[in-house]
Amino acid sequence: MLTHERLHAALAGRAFAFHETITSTNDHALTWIADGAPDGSLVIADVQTSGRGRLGRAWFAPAGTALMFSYICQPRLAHLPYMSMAGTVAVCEVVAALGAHVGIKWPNDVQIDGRKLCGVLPEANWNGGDLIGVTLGIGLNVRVDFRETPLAASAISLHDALGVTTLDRLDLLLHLLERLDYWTAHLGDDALFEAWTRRLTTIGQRVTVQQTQGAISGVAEQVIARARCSSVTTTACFSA
Ligand code: BT5
Repeated sequence: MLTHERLHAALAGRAFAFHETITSTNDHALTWIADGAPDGSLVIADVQTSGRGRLGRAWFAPAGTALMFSYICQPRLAHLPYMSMAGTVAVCEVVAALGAHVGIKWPNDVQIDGRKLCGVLPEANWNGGDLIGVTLGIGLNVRVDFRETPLAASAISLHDALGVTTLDRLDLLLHLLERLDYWTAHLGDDALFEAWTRRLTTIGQRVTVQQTQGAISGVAEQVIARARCSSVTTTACFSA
């Protein structure tokens, strides 16, 4: 169980806020960035009432079933496109170490057997044209029961994937933080881009773009910045 006391004891001085219920950890993190949250701060929640994905999509996770948090950091503007990569690669490393065969579906899904295990949502806070910080929202399904939901065929939890019932969200968080601290300190490195592309399941897949069929052959990096949030994304390279 996640509690303030357990987090406080385990996080060894890292700034954090724990909410049993919150609208969205990214909402709190964006406000905290404006108030000077230090690099590596965390906002963690057991339940979100308006958890979100990209483009305003809803993120589903009942109380006690998922690891949901926002990791705050202050990357250089040029490193914004790598935030999502740092998140997906960190999650893959932790999940692979548990014995699962895990991959990344471009741009921000971590999947097992083609089903979504985790979604990553980077959002930036700006002061005029200056980037003041980024929140990397991460939602990882630990024991979500999707059976009676519309996500039954498309989503998966770690417990089902691994055939276990005892994963501790705090242990998972601590392992993830170790990898997030590492990769966010190496955002511009080729090693991150390579670790990410190595795990991409999308490369080689056949797709149709404006009625032309082809295969995804690679990815290019691009940042699209908006006023208060930023869509930090990559562009698929397409060869017909
Ligand atoms: C994402 O968006 O995958 C990013 C999700 C980020 C969630 C975290 S939780 C902590 C932090 N605070 C927030 O408010 N958000 C972040 P996207 O690629 O747009 O995928 C959203 C879609 O995934 C939905 O439209 C559903 O189809 C599906 N979905 C919703 N909940 C899911 C779940 N628990 N597992 C798998 N798929 C889910």
